[in-house]
Amino acid sequence: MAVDLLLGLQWGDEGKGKIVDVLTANYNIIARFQGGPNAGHTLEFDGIKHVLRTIPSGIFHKDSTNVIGNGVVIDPVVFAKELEGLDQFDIDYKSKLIISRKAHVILPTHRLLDAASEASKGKAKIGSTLKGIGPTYMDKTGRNGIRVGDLELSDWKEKYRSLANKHEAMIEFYNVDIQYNLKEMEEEFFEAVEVLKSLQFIDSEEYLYQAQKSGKTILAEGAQGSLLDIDFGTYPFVTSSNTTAAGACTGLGVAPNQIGEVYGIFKAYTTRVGSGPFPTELFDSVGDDMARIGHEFGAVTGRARRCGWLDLVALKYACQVNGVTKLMMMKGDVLSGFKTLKICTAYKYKGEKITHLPYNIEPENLEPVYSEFKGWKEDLTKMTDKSQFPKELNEYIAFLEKELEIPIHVVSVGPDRKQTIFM
Ligand code: 2SA
Ligand code: MG
Repeated sequence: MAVDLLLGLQWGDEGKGKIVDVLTANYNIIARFQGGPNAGHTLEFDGIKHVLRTIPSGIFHKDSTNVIGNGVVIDPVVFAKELEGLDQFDIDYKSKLIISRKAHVILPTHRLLDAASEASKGKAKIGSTLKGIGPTYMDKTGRNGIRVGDLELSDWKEKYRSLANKHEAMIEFYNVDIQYNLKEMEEEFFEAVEVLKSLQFIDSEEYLYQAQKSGKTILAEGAQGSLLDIDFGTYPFVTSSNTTAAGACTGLGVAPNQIGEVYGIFKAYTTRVGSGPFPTELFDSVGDDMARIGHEFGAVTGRARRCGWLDLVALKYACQVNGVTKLMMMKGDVLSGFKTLKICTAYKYKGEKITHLPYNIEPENLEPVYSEFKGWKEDLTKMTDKSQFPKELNEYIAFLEKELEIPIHVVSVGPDRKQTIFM
């Protein structure tokens, strides 16, 4: 059986958590392959809202196994709290949740380094979620990191100490004013490590290979979005992992020729949280309306998300890099009542019209070129079938399918599991 992928095509917050939860019924295994507690995957059902950080979004389904892959970075403290939040749901996570020994561990000092690095950048800061993601991946590629599998070894605390000492010296070097009590942070950390150690650690690439061979179905769940990819995103305003399809191969140990469907999720408009270029960003009441109606606040940090029109140039690029086979359009319901809708179909870049992402997307050199569409008034949130869709929404969808040359497979009309329309 092939491994299917589900990825965000914009700057994150496309609604991946909701869709994975909906799709889980069709899969035996859900596997996260990159990122860490910077993610906030929101799921809603039975009137309750859940935000998952490191745990895959299949956890609420009785029969699914959830794998945290080698490409993920895990903060035991956040992870232990996440587990606590699941306690009320009677989830047997000791059998349903398994963790790659090769995943890297976020240390308290990684979080501090993240804060120090951001503080040192002043206005040029990345807008990191301050979860220690960047510094942990730096230690991974620098070959200094501590892996989940190390926690099973007797000498891991010595390795911890020497790395933490080095981090403290680095924090001092930054010479910025951040307040912290490392001793308290470490107490919390060592306690949480014990919680983490109560779960099953596995060699996840071997596990997934055998699962695949025995005919089990696997869905790989991406975090953040393609435009935050460390290689293909709007560098340096990106996260520190490969959020695109290739990241699923390296983050799980799945061979490229084993990938099946690539589901690409996008919002009917665009949002971005944190710093960095955003060509179609709106600074007027239209943008404010999107933010208000769409409840556009970070699931992790609570930060207000920046809002703007759909950027088809960027979306095409993301489809290309990921090899998207099926699209899923989220939050079309938020656009109900907007008189005119705009889609950016090209950029005017240094006086020339271009239809690709330039190396530098500096706002001063770039102006979006828009196509306009008539909006719809109908409330989509109660709709249960595409036959109920207003004509204008069908036109919006048809335009995107024609331009992207990929079918839109799902249209989501609200946050609940049930508000999902298969086309
Ligand atoms: P980091 O923390 O080092 O990965 O931050 C680097 C950039 O990546 C962005 N980023 C995100 N953007 C959107 N959603 C994310 N997850 C949370 C959510 C975010 C939140 O799902 O709502 O609650 O604010 C996410 N994670 C990282 C980040 O804003 C930086 O621009
Ligand atoms: Mg999110």
